[in-house]
Amino acid sequence: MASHHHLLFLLLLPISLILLSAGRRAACEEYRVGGEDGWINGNNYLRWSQQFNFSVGDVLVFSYVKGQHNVFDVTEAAFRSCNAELGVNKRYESGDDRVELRRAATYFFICNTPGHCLGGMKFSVSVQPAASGNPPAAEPAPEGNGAPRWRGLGGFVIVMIMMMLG
Ligand SMILES: *[C@@H]1O[C@H](CO)[C@@H](O)[C@H](O)[C@H]1NC(C)=O
Ligand SMILES: [Cu+2]
Repeated sequence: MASHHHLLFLLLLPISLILLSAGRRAACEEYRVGGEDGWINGNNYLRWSQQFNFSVGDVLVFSYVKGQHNVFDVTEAAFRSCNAELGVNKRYESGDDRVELRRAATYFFICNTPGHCLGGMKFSVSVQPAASGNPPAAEPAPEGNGAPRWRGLGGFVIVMIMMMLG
């Protein structure tokens, strides 16, 4: 029995250490759009987006009830008029959409549920080239906005190991 535990420990320890360090080193930030509220009708997403500086590799997470909203990555013309017919680059509608900002460009997002874009479910982000050399100026995310999930997983594995050994 004891030898089984030791074998498991030797297998799982490196894995958990890798997961832990991956969480710490995460260069790219994850932003939950709208903070705790998520992607809902009536929020001011212009104000939300202006709190941050986004750079290539960052990820926007749109969290909402599937079917009530969606996320359209649109052209500037479509954004300004809240009319998706003027140009859609990409559609997301899972309710938990992870949008990686891959290019140093301006992205335009709207909700295409009727009335929602005009009601404020729209914002644009100007994505800067990935920072090289100069570290990010500040932790951009308030509580819950940018926590890497891997770190929690690494901690979980370690707790599991300790329970098995104890
Ligand atoms: C964003 O970048 C500008 C210009 O470099 C800087 O003045 C501002 O403080 C930054 N904002 C945040 C939230 O980091
Ligand atoms: Cu909506």
